[in-house]
Amino acid sequence: MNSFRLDRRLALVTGASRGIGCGIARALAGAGADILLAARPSPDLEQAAAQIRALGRRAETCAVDLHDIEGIPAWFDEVVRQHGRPDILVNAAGTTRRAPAESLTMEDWNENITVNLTAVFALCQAFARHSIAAGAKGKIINIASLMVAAARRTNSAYAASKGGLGQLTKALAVDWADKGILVNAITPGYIATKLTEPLWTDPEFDAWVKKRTPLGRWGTPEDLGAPAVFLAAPASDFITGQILFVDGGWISTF
Ligand code: GCO
Repeated sequence: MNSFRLDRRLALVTGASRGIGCGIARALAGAGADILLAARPSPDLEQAAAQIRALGRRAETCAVDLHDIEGIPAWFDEVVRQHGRPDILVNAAGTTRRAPAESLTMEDWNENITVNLTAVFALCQAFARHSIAAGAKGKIINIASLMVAAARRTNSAYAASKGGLGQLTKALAVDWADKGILVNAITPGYIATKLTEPLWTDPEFDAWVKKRTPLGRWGTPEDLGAPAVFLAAPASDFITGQILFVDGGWISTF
């Protein structure tokens, strides 16, 4: 079972202050990893770090603004200088702007593309540059969405960003395979988080998700933890460029 352990590994997790990112950070820590929690400064971020420390692992909070694309390389350099070079990068930070395509503002379009796609590329690039310079292997896990494969009304920008993220995952996997950097994506189904709160608090939408999901329930951030540990651990050392649907069976049925 050592192939599922992450002892002596350092993981940088974006969006780690709550939701999916926090659930994955806790799971990686439970498998032995130390965690760099990257998000905007907030009480939630400090609380998430305290939860990791309570598991007996090192936890460092790294304030970041994923809108500042130009600033990401220097930010990453400083994180490495202060805390060490991560072996694992989890891009769990994400945002959404729901609106009919005809009324979506370009500001909202750009927000989705910037945070969900461009910032992820910049973070992956910074991670790879450090790993390559150190001659070290690495694992990248991108958190995508069912919308790598289908779209729901009022989600044009989000679907475009997550569709791009699915292809970016494959492109980086093939670019960096010979460098020992493995890149995969997890596509969550409908997970009960702050981002989906307007949906799971809507009785009609809640009933639809439970009916449409073969396993008959919303997922939780904890449901994504072990799959992330798998993709971060030696157990997945021959897996790269893959998109793992953790969706309760959603994508496999009409
Ligand atoms: C929506 C939801 C979805 C989920 C998730 C599903 O508006 O339908 O926000 O986008 O967040 O992406 O995989």
